[in-house]
Formats: sequence, structure tokens, C-alpha cells
Amino acid sequence: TVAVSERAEQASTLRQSARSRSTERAELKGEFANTPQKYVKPDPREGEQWDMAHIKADHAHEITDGSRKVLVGVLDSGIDADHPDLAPNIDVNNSVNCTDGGTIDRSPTGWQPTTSDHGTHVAGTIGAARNGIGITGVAPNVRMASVKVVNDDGFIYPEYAICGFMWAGLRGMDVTNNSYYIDPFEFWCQDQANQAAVVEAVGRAVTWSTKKGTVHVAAAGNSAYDLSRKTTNASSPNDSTPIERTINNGCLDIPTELPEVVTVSSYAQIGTSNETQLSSFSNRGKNVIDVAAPGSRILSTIVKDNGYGLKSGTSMASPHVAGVAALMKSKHPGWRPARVIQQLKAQADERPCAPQQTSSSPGALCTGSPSNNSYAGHGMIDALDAVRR
Ligand SMILES: [Ca+2]
Ligand SMILES: [Ca+2]
Ligand SMILES: [Ca+2]
Ligand SMILES: [Ca+2]
Repeated sequence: TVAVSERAEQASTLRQSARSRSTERAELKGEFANTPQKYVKPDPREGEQWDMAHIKADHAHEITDGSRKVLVGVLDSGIDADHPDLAPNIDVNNSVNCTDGGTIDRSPTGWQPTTSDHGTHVAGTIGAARNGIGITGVAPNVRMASVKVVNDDGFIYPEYAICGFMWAGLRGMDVTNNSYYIDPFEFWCQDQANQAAVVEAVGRAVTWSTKKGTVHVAAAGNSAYDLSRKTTNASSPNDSTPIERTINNGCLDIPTELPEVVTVSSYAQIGTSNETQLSSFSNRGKNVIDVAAPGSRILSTIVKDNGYGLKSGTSMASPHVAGVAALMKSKHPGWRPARVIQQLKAQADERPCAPQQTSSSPGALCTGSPSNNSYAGHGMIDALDAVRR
């Protein structure tokens, strides 16, 4: 299920003055004086993108907007093909629909959105164009392929996701974003034969495409659940009558908990400051969460009127990490997935448990060290390090 939680978190103005942004930029230039600088003219609504400032994407763009050679697969509900902020970066030839029973459908419109604008929002965060209108994505010069894996009823069945992962590997994609869990089980238990078979099948597709060079990034999920200490679940199967059942740590949220996948938790801005805390809805878990990214009240592209809107969810956090991975691949085209993943963690900025542990966020408290804890994993993703290291 694609999980978007529109929460009325504190109504806050996200606007930063253009003046303070340019002052920040000027100050930062001293930090890497030997790197060639380019003047970056912000797109009109960049001031509302607190998320991009928080991960230093604005400063990264003074070095590069990413390479045209890099291709990101958006495994989601489709990308609005004629949205003016997305159209320049959509790779039509590599876009595909996987929701026809998991077979490859390359028809011209098969991969476009039907009942959901989730994928359109996710795509804008990864790579909305720098074109003088609207917003700018994390990697505004990379290419994106729509890999439609969400059917018209909002479900992502195993064969759709397997088709998507295989396609990504076949087409040589650098990165995929996966803001969903595979239906109808929120957790697939390896001590149940039929569920174990699905974990195995999806896992093989992930492993195969990773070997082909694709880095897979996925949302941690929106159940405020501690993925490191699983006890019960009452949400599955979600396409018939859910049953409350006892689960254990061998029951996996897939694809996010598969071994080679980058697992992303969501953070929210505190007031209008540059401080953040774990989003109330975000899943967490020591040694499960790899990195954190902004995921609350994220402004991005939507289908209605080719416009813009706010959405919240780990679905919105994951594409920030996919975008940073795309910037990293732009700078280091030869890096294998393991290296990219190791560097995403190493370059992330530490987010210690304190003072977040005292926040009003429900669910398990934060445990672990500043460099690896249950809320932020190895820390907040860092777009600037990705392009200068
Ligand atoms: Ca449109
Ligand atoms: Ca734009
Ligand atoms: Ca992981
Ligand atoms: Ca850093």
C-alpha cells in the first residue's frame, strides 16, 4: 500500500527569505573555495522547500544539478507526463507499466498516473527541473523513468514489484525509489511458506538488479512501528479481512527490509527552524533504519492542474535519498551499489537521540548512538557531501 499520511502538523510557514538563503550560500562558499562555483538562480517556489535547504541540496546545486547520464527509476503510481516541472526529465523510452500482472507494458500511456498522484509527487522531489518555474528536485538534471507498480486500486502486488526491479536492472538504472510496501501483507513472515516464497522471489529480483548496478532506496513505512522489535500486527491482509496476528523479526516489511535496500525514516521540521525530529508516523528500528530524510509537509508536483501540493510520509522521505544517490552517481559514475550505500551512511549528518527522545512522537523511544540509532540510522542525508566528496 502506498502510504501517505497527510497530518495536520503545526501549521507553519515554510517560507525562508530569499535573502537569508543567498547569505547562507555566500558564507558556505568559503568552505570549499577551490571548487568552481556557479551562480544558481532559484526556481520561484524553492523558498518553500524547507526539505531541500535541510539536506543542503541548494548548496549542492552550486556545484552540480546532476548528470544527464544518471537514470532513476520511480517505482510508484506513475509520473504525470506533461507536468511542466517534470516533462523535461522523464525518460519515456525507459518508462514502463508493470501492473498488468507483472508483464512489461511499454505502451505510451501505460506508465502514466490514473487514480493516484503519489508517484508524481515523489518524482518531483527526486528531479523536478531547474527551469524557472515551480520547485527544484534534489537532482534536477538527472533522468527519471516511470515504473508503474501501483494498480488503480492502490495495491502493489509482488509480481508488479518484481517486474519493476527486473526492469531497473535490465535498463541499467542507477537508482530506484520505492515508496510502498508490497501488498497484501505489511509484514511477510518467513515462517509461513507462502509468505516466505514472496520474500525469496522479491529478494532475488532485488539482488539481481543490485548486481547489475542499481541502488534501491525504500520508505521505512508509516505505522510508527519499531521494526527491530516486532510483536503484533493487525493490518493484513489488507485486500480482504485483516487479522490480528503475532509476528516476529523474521516477518519483513518488503522491499524496505530486504538486505541490499536503503531504509529511510522520515523527519519533520520543528516550527520554522532548521531543527527536525522524527515524524510522528515514521517507522523506526535500531540497525533497520539506514538514513533519515525530510518527509513531513513536503512541497512537490501533483497531477491536479499540473500543480504543487504538500504531502507527508516516509514516501516523501525516501525520494530525497534517491536524489542524493543520483547526485553521488553523477559525481562517481563507477561506484558500485555497495559503495554508494556505504557513502550515503558515512556522509549523513548525525542526528543524536537527544533531545528528540523527549518529543511528543508516539511509539518506541530512540535508542542507540549519535552515529547509529533507531530514529535516524546513520543520520540525515547530505546532498552537499555527495557532490563534493
Ligand atoms: Ca498533467
Ligand atoms: Ca522547476
Ligand atoms: Ca536497509
Ligand atoms: Ca555530512
